[in-house]
Amino acid sequence: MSRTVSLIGAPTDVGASVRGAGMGPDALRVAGLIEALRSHRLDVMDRGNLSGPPNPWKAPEGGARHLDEVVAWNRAVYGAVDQALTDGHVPLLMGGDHCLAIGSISAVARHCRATGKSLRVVWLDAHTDVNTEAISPSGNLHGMPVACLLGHGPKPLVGWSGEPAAVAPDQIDFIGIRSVDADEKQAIRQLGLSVYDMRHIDEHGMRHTMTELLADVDDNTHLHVSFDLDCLDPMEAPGVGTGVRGGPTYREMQLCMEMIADTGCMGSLDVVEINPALDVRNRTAELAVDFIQSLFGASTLAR
Ligand code: HAR
Ligand code: MN
Ligand code: MN
Ligand code: MN
Repeated sequence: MSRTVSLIGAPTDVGASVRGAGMGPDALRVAGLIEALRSHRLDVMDRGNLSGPPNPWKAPEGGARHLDEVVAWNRAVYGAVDQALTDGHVPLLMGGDHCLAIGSISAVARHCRATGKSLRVVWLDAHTDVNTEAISPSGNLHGMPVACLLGHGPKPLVGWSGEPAAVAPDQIDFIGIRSVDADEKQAIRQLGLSVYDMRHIDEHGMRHTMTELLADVDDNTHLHVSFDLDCLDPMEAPGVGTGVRGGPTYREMQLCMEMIADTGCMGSLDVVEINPALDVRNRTAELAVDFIQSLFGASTLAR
């Protein structure tokens, strides 16, 4: 696995209805992300911030808000992630809201197909993000990226990996889930998605949960981690637009990250939904930097 990390900033909140996630990339830089990664002997290339359309702040049309703008931002993300993978780097997408995972994971899926890797996505989130324009209660596209990746969202956001679906349901696992909309639940059942919700973590613990989730990861696996900061309990991470109480603690999330790192298979990462406008002294971005370090193999006693 490459040890050069390409940082890609995508400063937008077009997929959300709470403003502020567009400030996420700089919040991560201010929190010391680059220095932290370098302190663990990683090469870091900060590719700067992508550009795209401003947030037009309009009502949903046809069940989806800001579809054209979300397409434009994801196109830019797709291109940058594709380039990073071509360069042999680990792309680290700094969002921005979670709609950006469409471009990011589509590029990763195409790359995996081209290189014969088997892709597994770990979706760390309070939400499953598997709404479509037909069932979303909000029309916000950051609640739909998983549906799009599975081939079910608004047409202009589907099929980007070169196949009808970027990932199959058995390639994605969810951790930390505790907020699922009524019709979304049905979609999850129909698709057969594996959701390790908070009750599962309560009953089995993070260690057992991650052991189970990572059981069939092997040398040929490319693990993509899509980390929505609202996965954490809002007591730990207040700087998010759609916080839901009852999430994993700092220690539980650290263990989750460390167990992912132990596989040695993480090949790409999204860090999304940090909202500095709602944060307390950049705490959530600083927390994200802690977890990102763990994902890249930092631990208390190793080195
Ligand atoms: N399920 C809700 C909706 O679709 C909220 C989900 C979006 N919030 C996020 N994504 N931060 O995980 O509107
Ligand atoms: Mn999300
Ligand atoms: Mn979320
Ligand atoms: Mn179990």
